[in-house]
Amino acid sequence: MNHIRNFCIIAHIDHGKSTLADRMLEFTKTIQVTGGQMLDDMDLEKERGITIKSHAIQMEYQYQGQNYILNLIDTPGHVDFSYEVSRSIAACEGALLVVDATQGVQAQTISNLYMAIEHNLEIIPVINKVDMPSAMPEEVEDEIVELLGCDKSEILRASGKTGEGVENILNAVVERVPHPTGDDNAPLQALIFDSVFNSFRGIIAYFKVLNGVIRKGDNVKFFNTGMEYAADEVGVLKMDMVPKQELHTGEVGYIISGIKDAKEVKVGDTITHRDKPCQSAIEGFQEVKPMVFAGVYPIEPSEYENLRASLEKLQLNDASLTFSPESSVALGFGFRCGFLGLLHMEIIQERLDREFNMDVITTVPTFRTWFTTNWVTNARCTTFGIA
Ligand SMILES: Nc1nc2c(ncn2[C@@H]2O[C@H](COP(=O)(O)OP(=O)(O)OP(=O)(O)O)[C@@H](O)[C@H]2O)c(=O)[nH]1
Ligand SMILES: [Mg+2]
Repeated sequence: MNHIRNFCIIAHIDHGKSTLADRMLEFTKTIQVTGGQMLDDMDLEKERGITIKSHAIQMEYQYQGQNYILNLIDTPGHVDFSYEVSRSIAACEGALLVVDATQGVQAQTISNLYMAIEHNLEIIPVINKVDMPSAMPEEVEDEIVELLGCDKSEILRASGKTGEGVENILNAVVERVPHPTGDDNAPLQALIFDSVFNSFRGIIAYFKVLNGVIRKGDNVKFFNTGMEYAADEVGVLKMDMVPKQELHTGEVGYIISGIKDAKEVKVGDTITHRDKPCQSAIEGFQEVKPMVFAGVYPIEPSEYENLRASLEKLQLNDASLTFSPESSVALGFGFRCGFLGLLHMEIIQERLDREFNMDVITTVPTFRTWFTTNWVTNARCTTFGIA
């Protein structure tokens, strides 16, 4: 456990988190240098140049003659995906707070920082993009000192483009981020922070072990749903999934247990052993509060059940999506979906189309205003999604 560091990268949108993470993966030889964005592996992410999903990946790093395991989680910067950030933070002990040297501290820098501080993460401030001619590292340094109340000497400088400063960042992670704590001999308690549907292998849940050990073949129970499974495969997340015999306290990994029904896996649930369960579940995550609502209807009414199954699978991978059945005289049966923002809504529509081949009609969104709980409704109905 003393040689594990779990940390995430947080920042405002486009401040260079994923680029910097790619450089770290190259430096630690986790991936070969191939150019392009490695961590943003979804087509949609590549096309738009933004991160949509948090991405966990393990690196091995040698520092002062010792081998360390660094579990990194790259997070999205856009406010619509901030639920991804909040869940990633729960799996970490430290955070790199990246600030663009040309732009300085921005809204999401601050809100993501607060989330990290709330979870008692060790913050390592990093000024990125120092290679750019318009970089103002001194000014940004002052902003960070004001924000964090830290010493200037604690602020690192780096460039995701040239790779400058990447080694210093990795060293600082080892030196400053506390190792995970927990009891390897206690009953198993592992927090599910993400999941994904795989058409060949069923549902894969990503977790962090807070106490105890999980082994391949163990009989496990999901605390909140009460469902029991056999751990067919457990392992760690490198560029691909790497199977392991066991995962100990402090480690981050995945479990495949043949679950086919998306409703059985809840992000925030606790995995424990069937025969030697823990006393209580780990406190999960805050409920999401959708800000934008829209009806999503299948173009073919017969596709209604398929749409439900697709939304359930999508929800596994995007815990901030909410939906409930509704019907309309004009459009028939569909779902009222809640999103964190307009970009989120657009991305869900795209993912329904690309990943599940669902053609849908989306009604004009309604908004939850920040000031009141009233709805600003718009009764008009148009067809997004089918151009
Ligand atoms: N010149 C320069 N450009 C950089 C640097 N780091 C990132 N960029 C560029 O900045 C843009 C955004 O980089 P990303 O790594 O996608 O930013 P991000 O913070 O991951 O963005 P989100 O995940 O969407 O919030 C890309 O066009 C990068 O090529 C850097 O150090 N120097
Ligand atoms: Mg990114």
